[in-house]
Amino acid sequence: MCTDSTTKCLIALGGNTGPVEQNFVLALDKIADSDCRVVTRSRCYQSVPMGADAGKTFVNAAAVVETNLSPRKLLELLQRIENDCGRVRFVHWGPRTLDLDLLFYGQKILHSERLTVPHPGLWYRRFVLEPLAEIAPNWKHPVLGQTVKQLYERLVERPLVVEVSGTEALPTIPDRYPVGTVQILPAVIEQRELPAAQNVFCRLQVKSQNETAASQNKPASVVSEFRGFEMVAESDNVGEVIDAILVAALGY
Ligand code: A4P
Ligand code: MG
Repeated sequence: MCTDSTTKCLIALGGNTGPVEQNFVLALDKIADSDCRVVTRSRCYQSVPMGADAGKTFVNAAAVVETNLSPRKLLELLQRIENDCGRVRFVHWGPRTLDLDLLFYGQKILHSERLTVPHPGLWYRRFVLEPLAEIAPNWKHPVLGQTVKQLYERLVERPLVVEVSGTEALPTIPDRYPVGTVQILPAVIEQRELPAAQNVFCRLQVKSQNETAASQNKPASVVSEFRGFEMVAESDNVGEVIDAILVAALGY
């Protein structure tokens, strides 16, 4: 049941072990039983796993939910449902029976140790934006100022330009991406003029381990702050971060 003043939220569903699609149905039923109304849900999409240890093909979906719950209470509900569906956390970005991420809570912007809203990874992930574009194309990202549809359309530009700062040696693009799909540029080029058509998809700032530990207190592969279309990587794992961005954005 859901009454009084409610907030419209978007939730991402994902999983790649066990009966994932059944888990989605179960999860949405449980959400509907807990001070929330499930307004609509997307169909299920298969997606290439992002992350070296992520396991086999994922199924992803999204739902619009109206709720009386606070963001914190909603996150707790989602985590309880993940656990009820047998979610075990072995490795970060590891295989999972059910992952429920809070993408948007109305137009609220929140950043705490336990909850960042809008979800910091949503803008570069095809497996999030594709189901979202089906059910909420006009939803505006309160930080980036673009709609879900506009964010989804950024993924089809070629080449996808990743601009790298903070390092002399530019990372190399993994061989499996066909020529012309991706371009890695040093950030200094920004000061000269890039041809108009050359939109930068992502700015990647490379930091030393000490710098990231001091500034974020988190592993660099976790994007912990919003600064537009930006990511931070440690010099040690910059290749891994670029690969995760590309897999997630290109979908292969
Ligand atoms: N947390 C902070 N903000 C949020 C939020 N907006 N929604 C915190 C949900 N959780 C949020 O999450 C780690 C912590 O994030 C939580 O304790 C919560 O307080 P977790 O679910 O325990 O661990 P995780 O999911 O492994 O980590 P993370 O960083 O949330 O990963 P993502 O972003 O969920 O990505 N490949 C495909 N194709 N499809 C996928 O769905 N998913 C992931 C996980 C990796 N690869 C994938 C997919
Ligand atoms: Mg998660």
